[in-house]
Amino acid sequence: MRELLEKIRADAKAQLSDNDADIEALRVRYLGKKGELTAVLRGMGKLSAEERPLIGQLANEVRADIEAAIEERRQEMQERLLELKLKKEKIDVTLPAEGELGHIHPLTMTQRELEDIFIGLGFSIVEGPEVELDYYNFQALNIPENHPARDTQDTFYITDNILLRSQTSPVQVRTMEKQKPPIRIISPGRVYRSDAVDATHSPLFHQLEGLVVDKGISMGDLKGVLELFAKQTFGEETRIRFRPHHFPFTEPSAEVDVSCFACGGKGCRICKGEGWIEILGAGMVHPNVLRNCGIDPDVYSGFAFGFGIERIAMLKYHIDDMRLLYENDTRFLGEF
Ligand code: 2NL
Repeated sequence: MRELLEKIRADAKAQLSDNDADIEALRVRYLGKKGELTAVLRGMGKLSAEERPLIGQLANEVRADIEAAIEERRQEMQERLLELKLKKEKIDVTLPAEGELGHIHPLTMTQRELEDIFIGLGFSIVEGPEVELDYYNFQALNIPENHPARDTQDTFYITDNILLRSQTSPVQVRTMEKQKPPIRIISPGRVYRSDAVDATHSPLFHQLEGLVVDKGISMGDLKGVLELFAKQTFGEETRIRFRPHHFPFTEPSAEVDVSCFACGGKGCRICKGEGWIEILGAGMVHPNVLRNCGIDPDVYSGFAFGFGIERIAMLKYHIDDMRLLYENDTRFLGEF
């Protein structure tokens, strides 16, 4: 019987193959309920009382040995399989992409260039919700109840007092509420107005507003900042011009033009013969707005300005139809 057990041990180990099904068949053949080892154990009744425990111990050893060999082989195979899979599925992420390469969208490029200019002037970038309370979009900004901008024809209302922001000024209001002067921030982002789509209008566009509040801030500071911005955006020779205007949230208010970067001010097709191109609105923050935000207008003053990012992108890149910026036509985007 001893020889028989040793033969089972040797045979089973010799027959171990590299095939899952064969390994399972081998396990059943030797270790299964009707297997060869089980058959030997059944025959132990014929043994003498001295021999029985010795053979029993050997049979258990042989079983454990075969089980261990099977387990080891299965594990080896699993490791080999994983290795193969890893080799086959290896990708080199540093290889260049196949086909057409993508790049940053011209509108995003423009926004980032503008952000960089203001970061260079010491401004921080702040963001805020696009779904806003009427309070932050209008009331806090000194925009009266009957102002046309508040009309449902012009602004997307969600409820009576919740709307899609029509400017990024609410971000500045929220900052003034939270933060003591000095404040030097810009708020770029999406804004919404109920306009029909044409070459110069879209119900969703992008605005960049700026705000500075501190002791002793004057119109001179506003002119200086806007002049640096204009020169960096449109070229060193660029001059700016202020025209009186009215905004409810600034006093005094102005519309600001830049000298035409195409003709230098002589008048051409780009500036429609004017020599000047209207680019932004600006002014000194209205004392009511400062007060609404918990800032004492007798101690602090500030300036603010705002412009459309699309308009700057269109001027910079000679884009004559705003819709091109939203349609993701690769014939257009591929030009950049
Ligand atoms: C425009 C140009 C402007 C502002 C935005 C502003 C923000 C605060 C206080 C005062 Cl928190 N002003 N922003 C100022 C002037 C112009 O945007 O054409 N808007 C209709």
